[in-house]
Amino acid sequence: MTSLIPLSNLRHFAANDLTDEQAGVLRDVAKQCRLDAVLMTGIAQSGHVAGALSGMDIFNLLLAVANTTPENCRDLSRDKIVVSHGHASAAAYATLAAWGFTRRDDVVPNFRRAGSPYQGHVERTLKGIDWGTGNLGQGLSAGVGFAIADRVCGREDARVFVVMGDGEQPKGQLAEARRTASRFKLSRVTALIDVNHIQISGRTEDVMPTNIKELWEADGWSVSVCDGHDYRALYIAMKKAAESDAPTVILCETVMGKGVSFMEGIPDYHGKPASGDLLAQAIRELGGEQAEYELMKSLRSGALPKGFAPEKIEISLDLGTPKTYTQADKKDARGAFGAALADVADKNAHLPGRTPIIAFDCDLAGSVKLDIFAETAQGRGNFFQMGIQEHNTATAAGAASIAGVVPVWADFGVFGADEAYNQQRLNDINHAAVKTAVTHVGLDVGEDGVTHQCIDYVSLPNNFFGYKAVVPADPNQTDRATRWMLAEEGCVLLAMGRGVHPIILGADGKPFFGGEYKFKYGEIDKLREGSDATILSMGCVAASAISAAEALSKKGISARVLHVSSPLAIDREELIGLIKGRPLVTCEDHNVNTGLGAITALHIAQSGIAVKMKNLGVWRYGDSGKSVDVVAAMGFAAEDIAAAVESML
Ligand SMILES: Cc1ncc(C[n+]2csc(CCOP(=O)(O)OP(=O)(O)O)c2C)c(N)n1
Repeated sequence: MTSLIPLSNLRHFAANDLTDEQAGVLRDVAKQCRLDAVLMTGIAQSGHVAGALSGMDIFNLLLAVANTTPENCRDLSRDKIVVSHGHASAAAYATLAAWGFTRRDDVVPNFRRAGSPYQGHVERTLKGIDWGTGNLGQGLSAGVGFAIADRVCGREDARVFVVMGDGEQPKGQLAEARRTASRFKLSRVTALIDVNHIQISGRTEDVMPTNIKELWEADGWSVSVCDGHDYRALYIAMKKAAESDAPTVILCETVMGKGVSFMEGIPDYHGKPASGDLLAQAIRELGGEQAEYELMKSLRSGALPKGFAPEKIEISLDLGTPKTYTQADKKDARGAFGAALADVADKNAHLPGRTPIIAFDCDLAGSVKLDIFAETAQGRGNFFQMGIQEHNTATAAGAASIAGVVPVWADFGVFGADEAYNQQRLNDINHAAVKTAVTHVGLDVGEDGVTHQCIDYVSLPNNFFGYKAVVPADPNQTDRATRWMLAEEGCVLLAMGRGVHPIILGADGKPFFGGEYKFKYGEIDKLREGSDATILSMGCVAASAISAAEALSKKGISARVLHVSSPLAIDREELIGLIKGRPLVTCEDHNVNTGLGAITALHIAQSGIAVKMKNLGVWRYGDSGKSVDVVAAMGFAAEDIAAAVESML
């Protein structure tokens, strides 16, 4: 094993230059790492080996200069490294092993083995991997999110490095991230592109000609070009970037497959490992021995190595005193969200040790009510106008959420949930904790019509295994759900409509969700008792459900009215206890095939009981017009709910 001691003064660019001896040590380490990449992909017979070989020197030097060590990887003031082209995992793992973040004897035999932390694309199951990637084009946004969190938290010395492929450069989200880094002068971000000129389908210049240098320059980045295998040149470029007052990108010219003669400069080995005689040749060329390969291979059936548990996100916030609205306030749910957010932000602004709240807006602050936060003491510094760049915003908020702040992103549902679906999925995979407040969901969007009708704000997060979704019934429940969400672990989607709906009152005539009511995730709200039928509602449709029950009662029909604000966390036993033995009508301002009705049907089927059921909701693309008319045309107004109940009795 090569000693890394001669390299110690490179950390945080303490040395002005690299000595010949240091360059030699780095080359030795890289040779070992290249061998390990060939071994691990050879043993797994899977993986992207040639790109790992081209980028190896970049990864290796990065671990020498960044303030990222096996010891400080839970410390938020460390430098963060994002591997944007997550398929270069073999390079990341080999260098992390060389630098002591993980064990070579674990990674080489267990690369891409089911259950091991050495997943196909980099994940946070490993020390030194700060953001899991694989969907190309998202890494720079994660870097932006980290840099924003570092700035808000006053971590002056922390830097962010983003390593990328040249094949991912045409991706649109990258342009969003570049502009954001420039706009907020995130000079602590350094991007390193492995320009090996090759991607899956051939030469990058042929696949999709992209003026990489000009694009980064046009977006305000400082750009330098260097030989990505020349350690001195790389070190000087990286040091200069670290000292620059603009975000800097280094185009590292490299050779695909570097170090293995038959892989150099050809696309074949982009996503294919060497095998047979060629694998043996590659091992020889990199100074390895066949016997070691056989030994490592035999270890693949052994016990699985353990992964790393990323730092737990601790949120410290005083959630303040909930506000109770009455009908006279004429409040919409989004207004209650904005006010509650601003209230908590204000309350905690000057208290020591409190987690900073930051907000991301995509040009809709007035509509999504982030403008209230922006005017608070905390909001004045922590409000980030991201422009119409939802993909970038979703990822940046995700990364920021694991770096010591509570990021709230508010947007229309079609943009925050639908437009950024894949970014939100990656947030969930990364165990992020973004609070996405989506407004204008459902037909409640009104005149904006079909393109703006987000009718899958429950079904989309239902595809993710960690996401929570909350659909409050009225401004009072929204106020309390907002406060709860801010201190809650994991990603939460808070879905609200646009209109002013009635304040939900209890049978006693008082605001049901006012006063001492506490929001509890998963709880079913029992709005009215009844014995002949059950109406199960979600979100703003709760008011129509109550109106329906009142109309039915005039006809001598007694309907129980329930409200589900947490459709992804319904307690099945409780639900079944509440609905069994009577006809059931579900009603929701959501796609009826994939929302509350469908979730309820699954619970009923899996519990083995029979319930006569009708599901009301959005069953076709809706119209553009007053939401009350659009809802009536769709068939889930109060009269429709009452008629559905009657039809089953
Ligand atoms: C969004 C997205 N589209 C497609 C892919 C599939 N894919 C994996 S690697 C790759 C080529 C990447 O080329 P480059 O960034 O140059 O990496 P290198 O060739 O250097 O390994 C593609 C298209 C992906 N991972 N993500």
